[in-house]
Amino acid sequence: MKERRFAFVIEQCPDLSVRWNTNTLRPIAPLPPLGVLTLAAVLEREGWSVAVFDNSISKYPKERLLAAITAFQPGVVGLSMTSLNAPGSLELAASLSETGVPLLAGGPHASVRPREVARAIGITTAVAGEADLVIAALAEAVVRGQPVPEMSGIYTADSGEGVTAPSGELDDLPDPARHLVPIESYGRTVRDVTDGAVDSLATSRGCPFQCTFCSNPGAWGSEYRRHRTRSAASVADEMEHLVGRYGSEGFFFREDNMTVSRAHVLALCDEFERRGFRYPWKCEAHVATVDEQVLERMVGVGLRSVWLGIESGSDRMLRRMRKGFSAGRAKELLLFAKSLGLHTASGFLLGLPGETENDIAASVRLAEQTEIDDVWFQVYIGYPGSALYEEIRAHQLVEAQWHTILIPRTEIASFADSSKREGQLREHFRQLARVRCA
Ligand code: B12
Ligand code: SF4
Repeated sequence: MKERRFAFVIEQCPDLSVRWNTNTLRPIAPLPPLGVLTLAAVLEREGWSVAVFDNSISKYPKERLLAAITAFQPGVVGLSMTSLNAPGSLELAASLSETGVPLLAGGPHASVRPREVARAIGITTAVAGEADLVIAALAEAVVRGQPVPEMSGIYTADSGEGVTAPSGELDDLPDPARHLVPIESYGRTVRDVTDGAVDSLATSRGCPFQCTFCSNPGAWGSEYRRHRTRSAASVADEMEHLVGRYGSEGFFFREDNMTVSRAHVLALCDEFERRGFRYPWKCEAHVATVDEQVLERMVGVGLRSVWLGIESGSDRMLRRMRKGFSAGRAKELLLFAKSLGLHTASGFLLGLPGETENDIAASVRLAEQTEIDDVWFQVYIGYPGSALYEEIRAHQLVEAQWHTILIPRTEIASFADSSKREGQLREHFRQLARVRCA
C-alpha cells in the first residue's frame, strides 16, 4: 500500500481571465481555495498527511511544480480543475502519470465534464460536484489499490452515472485547513473593509438563479439550486477562530449567493450582535434578494462594503442573462447603499452575444450615475456548463480557445498575443472607464 499522503494541486490560470478594476487597473487577487481546503481538512480528520500546492500563488514553472509535488512523496494526487486551468492541469497529469501515483480530479471543470476528464492521460478518477462526502472513501480505496467505491459523482474512464456527488450538511464539515497554505500570500488587503488583514469565508453554498452565463447550474447539478446555509453560530465560530489564529481584523464573505435567504442573513446579523462583534465586513449580494431594510440591518452590524453583481445597465441584456432584476432596481439599490455610507462595488460583463454598443453605453452610464466606487468590467468568456456556452457554440458565434472555453471573436486578437494582451486590455478598459480613470 502507498503512503496515506495526499497532495492537492491547483494549477495557475492563464492570465486571459483578467478582469480589471477601473479605479486601480489591478487584476483580481487570489483568495485561499476554501473548497480544496475543506477537502484537506476532511482527510486530515481521517489521519492523512495533506499538502496543498496552489500554483496560482507559487507560480512555479511545470518542472519546478512537479519537483515540489514529488518531493512530498504523495500516495495520491488530486487536481482541482476550473475551465481556465484545465489545459495546464491535464498537461501536469500526463507528466505525473510517469511517476505511477494515482491521480484524482475534481472542481468546477471536472464537474461539467467528468467523463472526459476521467479519460485524460494519467487521471484515474474524476469527481463531479462537491467531494466532501466522498473524498475519504475514494482516497482510501485508491491508495490501497482497490476499486473505486460505487458512490454518486465518482467517474472512471468507463463507469459513473450522470449525477453529482451528494451534498452534506454544511455545519458537519470541518473548517477549511488554512494552515496548509501561506495565508499571507493571498489577497488579505481589502481596504474598503479595513487597513488590517481581511480573511474570506463562506456561509452558504448553492443558488436558485440560473443566469445564462454562469457555469454553476451545469456544474453542480440539481442540488445546486437548493441554497444550503450554515448556522449563524458555526459562521461566527469560524470568524472567532480566524481572529485568534490569523489575527483577522475584517471579513469578506465569498460564495455563490449569500443573500438568497433573508432569514439566513438576519440570523447572521443577530448572531454578530449577540456576540458583540465589531468586525467590519464585506459581502456580495444579489440585487433581487436584498432590500433596503436588510441592507440597513447589515450595516448596523459591521457591513462596510457591498458587491452587487449587476452585469449590465441594459434591461434587454439583463433579460437575456436571466438576472431576475431591472437596471432601474439595481440603480435604486446602489444609490441607497451609498446613502448608507457603504463602499459599493460591481461587475459588468462585456461582449455577450447580441450586445450592442448602446447596451455597453448603458452599462457605463449606470456606473457613472450611481458613482460606484469599484467598477469591474470583464470581457465575457463562455464557460462550459452555462446555458449561453451551448447556445453560442451551436450558432458558431465565437471561436474556441483550446477545448475548454469560448472567447468572443472580437477579443481573439487581443488574447492571442500574450505580450500585447495586458496593454491592450488596459487600454480597452481605460477607454470604457472614462468614468473613473484620469
Ligand atoms: C470564491 C470564488 C472565487 C475566489 C476564490 C477562488 C478560490 N480560490 O476558491 C476568487 C475571487 C479568487 C475567484 C476568482 C476567479 N473565479 Co471564481 N469563484 C468563486 C466561487 C464564487 C466560490 C468558490 C467556492 O468556494 N466554491 C465552493 C466550494 C465548495 O467549491 P469548490 O471550491 O469548487 O470545491 C468543491 C468541488 O469543486 C470539489 N473539488 C474541488 N477541487 C477538487 C479536487 C479534487 C481532487 C476533488 C476530488 C474534488 C475537488 O470538492 C470541493 C468541496 O466540495 C465559485 C462559484 C462556485 N460555486 O464554485 C466561482 C468560480 C469557481 N469562479 C469562476 C471563475 C470564472 C473565476 C475567475 C476566472 C473570474 C475572473 N474572470 O477573474 C477567477 C479565476 C481565479 C483562479 N485563479 O482560478 C468560475 C469557474 C468556471 C469554470 N467552469 O471553470 C466559478 C465556478 C463561478 C462561475 N460560475 O462562473 N473565484
Ligand atoms: S451568476 Fe450568481 S446569481 Fe447567477 S446563477 Fe450564478 S451564482 Fe447564481
